[in-house]
Amino acid sequence: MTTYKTTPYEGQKPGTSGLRKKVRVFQQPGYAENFIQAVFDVVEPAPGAVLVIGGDGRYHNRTVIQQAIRMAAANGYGQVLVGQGGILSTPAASNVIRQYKASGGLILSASHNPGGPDEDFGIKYNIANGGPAPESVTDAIYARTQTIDRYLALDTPDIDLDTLGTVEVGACRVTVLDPVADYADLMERLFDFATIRAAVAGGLTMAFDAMHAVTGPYATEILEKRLGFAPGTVRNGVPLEDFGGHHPDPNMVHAKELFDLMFSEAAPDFGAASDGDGDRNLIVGKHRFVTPSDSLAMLAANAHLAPGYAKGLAGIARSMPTSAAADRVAASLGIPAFETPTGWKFFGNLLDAGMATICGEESAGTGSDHVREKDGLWAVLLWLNILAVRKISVDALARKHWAKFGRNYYARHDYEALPTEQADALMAALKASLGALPGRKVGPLRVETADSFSYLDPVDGSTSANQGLRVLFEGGSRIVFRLSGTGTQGATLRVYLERYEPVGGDLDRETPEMLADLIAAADELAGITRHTGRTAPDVVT
Ligand code: VG1
Ligand code: CO
Repeated sequence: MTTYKTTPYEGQKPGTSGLRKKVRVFQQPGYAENFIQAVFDVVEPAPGAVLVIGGDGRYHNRTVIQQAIRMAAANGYGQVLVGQGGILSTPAASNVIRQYKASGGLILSASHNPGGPDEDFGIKYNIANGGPAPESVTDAIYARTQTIDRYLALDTPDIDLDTLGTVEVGACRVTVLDPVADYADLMERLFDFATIRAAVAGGLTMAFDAMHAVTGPYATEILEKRLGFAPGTVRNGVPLEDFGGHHPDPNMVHAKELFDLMFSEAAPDFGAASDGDGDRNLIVGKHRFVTPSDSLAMLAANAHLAPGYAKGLAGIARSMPTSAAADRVAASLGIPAFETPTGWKFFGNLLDAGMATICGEESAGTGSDHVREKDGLWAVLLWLNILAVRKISVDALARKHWAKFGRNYYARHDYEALPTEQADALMAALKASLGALPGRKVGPLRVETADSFSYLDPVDGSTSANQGLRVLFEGGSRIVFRLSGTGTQGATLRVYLERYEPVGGDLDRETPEMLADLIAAADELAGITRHTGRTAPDVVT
């Protein structure tokens, strides 16, 4: 074992979902090693502990995995489980941690951010429950990166990541496992594959865009092999280190091809896509886009139709900026609804405590207590299970849902790569103005309340403050402002817009038209153009 001297790098602070930086930043000598050693120093693995390592296959994945294996062996881990080819989708990694009772895992991903030598990379640590480390752990890791002065690694050659089996690295057993099999089996236990297969045999068609990211092999195995969808159902199914030069972000902008298909005459019944690391989902029916917030609500309302959820849900949790559509479902089911800060790490306690069964975020993340990460293919399969049982189209299901619960028109406007000082100044000024907002008229809207969201975790009593600025209007409309915690360039301002139309109201209108007053109010309240010079968002989802 060799002890390598090192000095701290600034800024190794995990964001919403781990440490994300440009590849070139990660390529600095000792950069990844410092962070990984800081993780090991904080979690202090028991001798012989099991560590899971996997990533989304992006550029630099294999280099960091080989080094992480040498470091894990030097730090006393007894076994490392690594996906073949270095591949594990984020939900599959969560499952492997749980299934093999690992003490934790390193997930190498920058999710939906582009990949390649000039693009992004990331490292995230997940704890023994399979979920992202909570803030107490990520804060301790960050603190450790600021004092680190050495890292430990064995002086061993790279292992063969492409061949299944177990090799010894020092005293550590390193097992290369099939990244797909355990996950696909789990899906088969949760969902009624026979009923979905029958629907496929009866003519149900779909298109799944894997965006050249990690879900390709998973989707091919599950959708084409196990469920019988036609070959070619999975598009862009081969993971590439640069995702084919695209952003593996499943939204209307980056999954435009799928969108265009689903709104064309040639549309199949069902369309879906996932992101770089496989934890997000895009759901688009024939000529019907389903917002992620609506998808969460619709899945929750129908989950009992899948065998894994037949006994009903304990509760539903959503992140604060996610629309309140799911809350109405919870109310009608007579179960609790939870509102957490952005980021899956905040759902872990609720899931572990059995207080919530299904969770979701407006950013196309949905999942349940089957793992401790959001899970793109899980959401796709739950949709398919529901459609196969109810024998209706996505559009019909959405219309019936809105007729029963009302409709939360919703959009998110992102202003990307802003100078950090501008974004900070905007948020500071808005925050300072919140106290004076109640009662103020903004166009036709009147502010009811305004605050900075703070979360009190009902399980461990911890508090997370400053989780986004909320302006709530009379009648249930709402604007939320927050800065992204996953970007690698400047700051990204996210503006979340929501308007509720009750049962019997305008349920069949276009979203931009329904949100026009809120869009104007957002600029008036926050001075977006004044602070940033921007007159329109870069991305609308
Ligand atoms: C974004 C999303 C958030 C999600 C996070 C990680 O965070 O808004 O809902 O949990 O990404 O998802 P932010 O701080 O940029 O708004 V993933 O698929 O990037 O792991
Ligand atoms: Co992701």
